[in-house]
Amino acid sequence: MRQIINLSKDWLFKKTAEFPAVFPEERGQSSASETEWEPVTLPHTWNAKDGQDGGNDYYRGTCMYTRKLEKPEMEPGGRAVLEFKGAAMSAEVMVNGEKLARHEGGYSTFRVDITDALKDGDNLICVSVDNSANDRVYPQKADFTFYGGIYREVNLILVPETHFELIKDGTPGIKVTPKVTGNNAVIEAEVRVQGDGVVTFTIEGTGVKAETEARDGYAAAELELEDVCLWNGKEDPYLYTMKAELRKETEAVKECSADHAPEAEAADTVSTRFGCRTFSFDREKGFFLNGKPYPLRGVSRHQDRAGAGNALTYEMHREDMEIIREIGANTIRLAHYQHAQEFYDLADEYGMIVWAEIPYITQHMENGWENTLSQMRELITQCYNHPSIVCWGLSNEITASGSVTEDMMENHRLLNDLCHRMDPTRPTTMAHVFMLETDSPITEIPDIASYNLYFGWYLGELEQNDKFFDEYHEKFPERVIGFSEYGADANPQFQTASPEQGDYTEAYQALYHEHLLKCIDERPYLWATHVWNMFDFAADGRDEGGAHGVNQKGLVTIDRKVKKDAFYLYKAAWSDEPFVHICGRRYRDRTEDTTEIKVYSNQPEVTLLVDGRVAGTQTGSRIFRFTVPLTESSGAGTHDAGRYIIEARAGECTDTIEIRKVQEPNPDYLFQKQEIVNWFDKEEIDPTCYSIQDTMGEVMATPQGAAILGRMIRQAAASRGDVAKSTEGNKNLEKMMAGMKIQSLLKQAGDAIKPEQIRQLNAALQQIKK
Ligand code: ADA
Repeated sequence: MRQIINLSKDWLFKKTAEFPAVFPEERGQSSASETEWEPVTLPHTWNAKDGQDGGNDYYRGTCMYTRKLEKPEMEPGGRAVLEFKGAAMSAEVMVNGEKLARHEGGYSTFRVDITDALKDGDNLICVSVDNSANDRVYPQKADFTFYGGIYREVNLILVPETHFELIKDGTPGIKVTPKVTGNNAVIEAEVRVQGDGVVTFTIEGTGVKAETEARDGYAAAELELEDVCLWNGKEDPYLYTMKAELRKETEAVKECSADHAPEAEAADTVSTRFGCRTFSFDREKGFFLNGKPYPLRGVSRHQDRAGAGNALTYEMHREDMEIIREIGANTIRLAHYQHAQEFYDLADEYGMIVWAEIPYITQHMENGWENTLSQMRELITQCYNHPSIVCWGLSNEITASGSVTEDMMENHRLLNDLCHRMDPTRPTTMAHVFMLETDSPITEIPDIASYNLYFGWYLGELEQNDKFFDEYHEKFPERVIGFSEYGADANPQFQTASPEQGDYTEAYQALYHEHLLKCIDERPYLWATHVWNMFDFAADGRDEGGAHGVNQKGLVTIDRKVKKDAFYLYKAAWSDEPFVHICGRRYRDRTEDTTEIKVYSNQPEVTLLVDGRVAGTQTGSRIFRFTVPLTESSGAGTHDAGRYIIEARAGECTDTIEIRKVQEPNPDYLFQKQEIVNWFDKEEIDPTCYSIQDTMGEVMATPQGAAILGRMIRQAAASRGDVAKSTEGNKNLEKMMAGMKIQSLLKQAGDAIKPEQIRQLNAALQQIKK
């Protein structure tokens, strides 16, 4: 029988590309030169610290892991296979000095047959793992840290001579395709086999079985389930288990007639859970699950977290799933790569609908074709049986740093064909960058479309999100369109009573999402919407919003400790679990004489109490706004004057915060950049002449204005390198920018344009009469 032995312990680690000839002794027991080997337990990444602290300077190179392995007891003819569930980004496996395998792609499982390299007694296992830059293996350019390491489990799997396939593309050994018709389902089960034998398929707990002989290493059967229990999303994610047993036909068995044949002993067994469901995509009504409308509203997830990087425990995966369940989402985009099998399992168990994808992202590489195809082959092979998955994502913002080329198109066509060949049951999709022209031929490759839009954050006004989809839907009524990313950064330290785009405050993030939630509600045709992101995540190249190395678009911080206010907005919209939440709990010191207390709740009525006295009751939906006068001298019911206890009650639920009326703004609440960028808000402007308060389009329409702005754009482009190159001549982008005020474009350019340049630009525009 198959044995699985966990090999998490007893590894030594060193930042070196050299394979050791003998097992290095552990630190503390050895000479100085050997002390650089560090004992580690898997999962492990060497970028847990430097990949999260900013500066884009985390270690990207080759590192070595080594371990002793005593030759296990094996049946004659049996095989010993090492299983790696994730080694990032490329790995080479060597046993006793013999190089046995190389794997490229940091997010999928791969297995290596080490049998023939094993000797009696101790064996030297060495794994070199490499996350250095190259032009073949994705990802190379993206907004997240490419942690290096053996960051998921390693197992030794022992199988008898006759066994289910386990090497090819990291296959789980069994493939299950349920086809539901009416109350019944036909379940197709397939296995690949090394050796000959008879395969028995059993759907556990149902008595449904089928037996078939493996021919040319393949066996398949169709099993019928009557009155099938559907896998029905969050409501009832019913899972079945399909077990396959492989029996080797012995001579004795072969000689007996079928009726009298003694049961041959099972040589190998594999099993997988599966779910029976139908789903479809409607260009007007969105997603359907089991024939009923099931609007997909949820979040994206990056896997990493503070301190651990991507080296996660099962408990961490579980906690992430619990937080996503708490917000009430019914879909997760597992971005931008293959996640741990444990997480897809959790999605199956809790009825989450999943978008799965490979890290073909930001920049197309002409040498990367094979790697996109192998990562997709592995993703589909390894994840095929998960009922939670409903689509395969071919790429993400692949046109962000270059225009659409024939090479890129062909790579996408090949990927698309591969997905269709391997899995005719699920459609393909792509997450397009906002500036990709909607009629670009690349948008026609995948089965269903999706766009990432950040209007109201990086660029443009909030309403441009609404407009974009309205225009798209009208122009392409036959296309299924989704909203694959939207979000705004917030550092919960930054607080304000007057939130503004680009200020990194918790309050602006909440306002942004209030708009976006409404935008989505009004467009039921969107097949899925995914907030970017559920959790803050490491992007070592970022240094902004008061944080180093972190993308702060999460609704929850990277340590999973702070749920930002916007989290509760979605909870109010999506969750049935009664709750009430007062926003601005971290905005404690307030200077305003009248402050707004905003409450999010999924209850129909909220009462606000200030220092124990009812200040008002409101009925409504999700968002409840109250105004509360503040003075420094009052604040009854508390010890200090100026302190207020604010309580919200909704049904049985309550939430309480404390605020304080103060004279001077708390300097910790303000992101400094805001001060610098906003100077021009106070400038005196002559309205009869052009200024930075006019839109780009209005100013460009005048010859002098076009000359001034043209110069500025050329200068900016020269300093923006590849980003500028990729946006050159982009009609879609030009159209979007034409509708924006120059002032807001400048704000979004951030530090790239200095206050003095803005002053000069405004002075020049003020010379042009309207
Ligand atoms: C892109 C990209 C994401 C994400 C986002 C952002 O849209 O797809 O990886 O990082 O930008 O936050 O800017």
